[in-house]
Amino acid sequence: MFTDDTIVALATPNGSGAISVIRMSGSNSFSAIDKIFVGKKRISEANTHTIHYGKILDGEKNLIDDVLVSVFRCPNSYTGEDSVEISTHGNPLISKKIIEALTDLNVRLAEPGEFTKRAFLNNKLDLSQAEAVADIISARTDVSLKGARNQLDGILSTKVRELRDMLINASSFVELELDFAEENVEFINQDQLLKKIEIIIFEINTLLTTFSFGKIIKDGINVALVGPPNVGKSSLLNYIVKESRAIVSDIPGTTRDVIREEVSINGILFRLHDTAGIRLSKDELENIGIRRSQQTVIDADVVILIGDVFTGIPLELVEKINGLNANKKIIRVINKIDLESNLKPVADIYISVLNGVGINLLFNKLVQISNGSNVYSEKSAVVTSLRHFDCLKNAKESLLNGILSIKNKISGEFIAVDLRNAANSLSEIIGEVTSDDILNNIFMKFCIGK
Ligand SMILES: Nc1nc2c(ncn2[C@@H]2O[C@H](COP(=O)(O)OP(=O)(O)OP(=O)(O)O)[C@@H](O)[C@H]2O)c(=O)[nH]1
Ligand SMILES: [Mg+2]
Repeated sequence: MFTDDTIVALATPNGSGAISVIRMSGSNSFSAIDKIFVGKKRISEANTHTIHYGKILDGEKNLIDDVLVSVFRCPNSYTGEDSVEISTHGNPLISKKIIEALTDLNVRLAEPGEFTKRAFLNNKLDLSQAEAVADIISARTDVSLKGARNQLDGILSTKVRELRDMLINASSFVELELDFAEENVEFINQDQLLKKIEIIIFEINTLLTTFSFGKIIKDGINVALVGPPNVGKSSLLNYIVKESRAIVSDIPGTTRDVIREEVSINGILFRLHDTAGIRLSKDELENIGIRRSQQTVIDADVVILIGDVFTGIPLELVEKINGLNANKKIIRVINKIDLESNLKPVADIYISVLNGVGINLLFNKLVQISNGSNVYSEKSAVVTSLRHFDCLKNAKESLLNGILSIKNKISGEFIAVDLRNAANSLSEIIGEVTSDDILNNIFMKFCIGK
């Protein structure tokens, strides 16, 4: 699985900036950089964690740039291998030339995530921590950053390892008993064994329930703004994102395309989708818009169903949304409460976008509905990845099988297999049991240079 070649990639975004950083890792890193770097000292003779000023020359000895080279010696580097980081002036032409000069010297371009993959293969990180590195880079709100940080700090790994060790301990008793089957000795009685397994299932269940919030931490929440025409859906979107993003007019049927904007409320990412007002229309374009509104509702986690003080919240819309997906969370909102009307519509929240009344209540409701008001403890393990969730589910299933086998007095061999399977599913989370496919799938999603 492990390759010993030396890899190089641009580690900063490809564009102009104050500096760019090129990263190289592998056993030839120092000899390669020494062939193009001229400084006071050869890098192969430099101490680890030191920085060296000098010039980088191309094959014809022309100056490419003056640079700083940081030296990290095996095993004290991100990857665990000899590595260097070259800081250059932040011009993509410069980094391209330096990378070309290095790839002429038996160094190859890194694949996406290959530095982190090497860190994993060299036991610098376990698999769930390596996955957290990608999450840290892509986190766009405080809460998602904290969630990823929590995982990188190994809080989930520690919990999973603890459960896996409990399981291995339980299964070793069962296996021991099998070894001594002839002598008919009992190393653990069935009640004790059942109790141990039940405790582990309880803990796994606790982890599984964190996923609904964990998914939100990581991916945010899709919110659809839906309602009759002209009630102020686009006005609300504009108000929330504090800019004139969607066209607002007093002509019903203004919005046609779905308009997406992101906003962070209490550190949680909400992806708002403004949609075409839903009504029977003879206008073909508007009808396309209405069909798109329906698709948006299908994809949404939360629907803000808006009416105004004249339309109320039409019952047929509520039914339509429930028909599209029964599990939707719906917040019923009445807008334009600054205007007089004889109708007294029933809703969860009453607002006036015009003068900003009630919007905070709507925010509170959004946060509450998305479980974000849960006190999020940075010290507790939260499952944010579908892969981890599936592994935990598989582990639980194997344990339930195990319990069934015990209760039905089925031979210990089968119980041992169930317990082993459960332990393997847990080990998959931290990468102690993995296949190349799983690894490729995970690291493929990283950026090059990470
Ligand atoms: N008085 C009052 N008028 C509002 C309020 N919110 C929006 N409006 C007005 O209502 C009209 C319709 O607003 P839009 O935001 O375009 O409504 P919409 O629901 O997006 O309409 P469609 O895209 O046509 O479905 C505009 O003239 C807004 O200025 C409010 O709170 N009070
Ligand atoms: Mg609109």
